[in-house]
Amino acid sequence: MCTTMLTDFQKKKIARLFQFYDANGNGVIEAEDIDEIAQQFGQEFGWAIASPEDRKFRATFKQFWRKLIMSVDSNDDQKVNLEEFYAAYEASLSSEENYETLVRPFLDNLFPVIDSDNDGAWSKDDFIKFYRGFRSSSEAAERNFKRLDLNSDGVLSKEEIYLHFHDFHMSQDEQVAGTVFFGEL
Ligand SMILES: [Ca+2]
Ligand SMILES: [Ca+2]
Ligand SMILES: [Ca+2]
Ligand SMILES: [Ca+2]
Repeated sequence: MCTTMLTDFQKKKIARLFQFYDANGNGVIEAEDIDEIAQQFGQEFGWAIASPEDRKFRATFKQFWRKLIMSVDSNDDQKVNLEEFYAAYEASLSSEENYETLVRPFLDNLFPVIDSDNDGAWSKDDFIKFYRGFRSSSEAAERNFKRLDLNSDGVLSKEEIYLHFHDFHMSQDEQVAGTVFFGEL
């Protein structure tokens, strides 16, 4: 396999991302977590079950889940532990090309569902709901929103979100704002 090892800094970030997916906090990502995340986001954003947003959100996460299971569930228990999760990201973050084909499509699906008024940017309110959707706090969202809003215009534009999402995964610079995309490490 042609993979590059994740740096310690990247591992810290991927461990943070693992918490995002492990909704019930039992140390493995499983099908129940994906349902729970969809439910929490639905509650925060006020999506009715089976509404277009709910469907799109669930489809995005289920697709992510299926790929994850196919690629790294080495002990075949339909659960992904942190070591397996690292292995998945070692492959997907080994080059910019892999990031583009394996990681970025998730944001292509996520961006429009969080952009609740469809104006091409995430408002502070959307960002707070996004954080609360994965069990983080409004306070953390407010704090990190300020850092991520690079031009201080009060919204996170598509360009800002794509840059931060990229840097969260790929950057080795601990100072870049994207480090806190999913909360402080
Ligand atoms: Ca879990
Ligand atoms: Ca497993
Ligand atoms: Ca918006
Ligand atoms: Ca901005």
